[in-house]
Amino acid sequence: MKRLLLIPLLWASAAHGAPDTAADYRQHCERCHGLNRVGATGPALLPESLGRIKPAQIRQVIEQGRPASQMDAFAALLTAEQIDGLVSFLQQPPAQPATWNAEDTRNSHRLLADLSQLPDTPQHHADPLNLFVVVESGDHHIDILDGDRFTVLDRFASHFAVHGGPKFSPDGRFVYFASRDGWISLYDLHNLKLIAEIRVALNTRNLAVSKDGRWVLVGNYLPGNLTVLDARDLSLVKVLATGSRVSAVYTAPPRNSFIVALKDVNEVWELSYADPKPRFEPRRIQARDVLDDFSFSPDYRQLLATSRKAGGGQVIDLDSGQVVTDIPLVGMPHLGSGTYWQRNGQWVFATPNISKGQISVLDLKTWKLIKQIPTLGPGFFMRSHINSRYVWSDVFFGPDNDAIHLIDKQTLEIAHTLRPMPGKTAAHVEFTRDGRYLLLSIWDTDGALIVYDSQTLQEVKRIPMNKPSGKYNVGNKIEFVEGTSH
Ligand code: DHE
Repeated sequence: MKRLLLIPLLWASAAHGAPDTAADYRQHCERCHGLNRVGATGPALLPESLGRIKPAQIRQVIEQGRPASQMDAFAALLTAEQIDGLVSFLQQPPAQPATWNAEDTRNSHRLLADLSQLPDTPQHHADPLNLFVVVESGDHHIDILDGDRFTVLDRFASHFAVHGGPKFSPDGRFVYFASRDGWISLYDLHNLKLIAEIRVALNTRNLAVSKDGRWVLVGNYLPGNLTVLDARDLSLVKVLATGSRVSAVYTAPPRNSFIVALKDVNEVWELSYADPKPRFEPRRIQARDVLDDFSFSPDYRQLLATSRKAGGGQVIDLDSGQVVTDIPLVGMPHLGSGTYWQRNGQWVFATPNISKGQISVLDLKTWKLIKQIPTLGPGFFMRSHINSRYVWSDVFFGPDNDAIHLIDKQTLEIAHTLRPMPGKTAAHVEFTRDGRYLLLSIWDTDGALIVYDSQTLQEVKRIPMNKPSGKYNVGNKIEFVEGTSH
């Protein structure tokens, strides 16, 4: 029916010469992608949302649609010229700047289940602290996995492009997701049910949950601000203007505070939630450079942040508020994905590098570089567990992206290089709570989660999945254990 109606319109458009792209957007795209491209049932189509997608990919999606989604193929409905017009139109900011305010946020809030009517004990037979939450990025779904039997307990559609680590309530019952489109979702792992959702921005970075489980803080790019939500139902508590895009937010449990990295000003913010009624007023710490990416020291006293000006990293002491030292690191270290462990009684920290095939290992006391480990290519994620002899580090970019290096935590040598599915990207690892097994993603449309025995390195199970990206073990996350992301 839709096609028949469109034929005369297509003819009319062609007959009048150059396409009217804004009209094409209104006619074909607006119903799903929203007025002014801010998103509706489909994702937002703003430059901030599409920045990571190449024009050829945008064209392919318009022409061929997206399988297993509501995105139709338009190759038969639009001329090549009209599609070209749309591809460049979508990469430009809208004529009227897209906006999102507190009222929009409040209006988007939806309660999807009545928590007071749900049992407060697990309604499944799996160990609630050994569940895994898996993001299947290929078709925007979330899987909940039993971490003992490696079976899927639930699978549900997420908002478009869930990114960053989902975060958990301190008891491990609730998990919070952020999508790049600004949607925050709350899911009950005891009842395997979505509880609430709210849209806080047009483009979001990530979220953090306070140690006491009362607050969710979300860091946003568009508009550049912070949103505080009530963790019980995601209702809006406060919006804080930052005057900058927010690179990332994290909770610092021993400090009873959130730490915020800003992308456009040289500042780190600390927001205390120690008070029973926190005001979320920022303590501003002057940094030497803007912060794209950072990791904490094991005691959460210092943070190690990427600094292009320092040619690598800057170490900031959160107590004194001073920059302690610069760390010269070549290429683009991905400090947020780094990990630490004990070696000869000392804490060491290792970071992958997203522009060079190397891993840098630093002494966390002196901040001196201990070793540069050459790898088969730039990497994205590193992971370990206190019971694992190795750190698993992927080779995300380049011809060897199907390889994963196992680095011996004591000798700092690459002990093994695995190629789990030759030709397909192998990336991102998470261990079971006891560290006996680990799950690795084969980041491909015909991908899989591969379960390995962490001692024998034998494959135990392969679960087919559509581009599985990150996976998160409840116990490891709520205990903030060594080796995993925080
Ligand atoms: Fe991520 C985590 C930033 C691109 C997959 N990524 C994070 C976090 C930050 C970040 C700040 C920490 C969030 C947290 O833990 O709450 N990511 C960035 C970027 O700045 C970058 C380079 C560019 C961008 O456009 O955002 C970027 N990230 C990507 C990707 O292209 C990846 C590979 C695919 C995707 O989903 O977009 C990707 N990022 C991830 C994953 C995590 C993540 C899987 C969670 C890691 C973890 O183990 O906790």
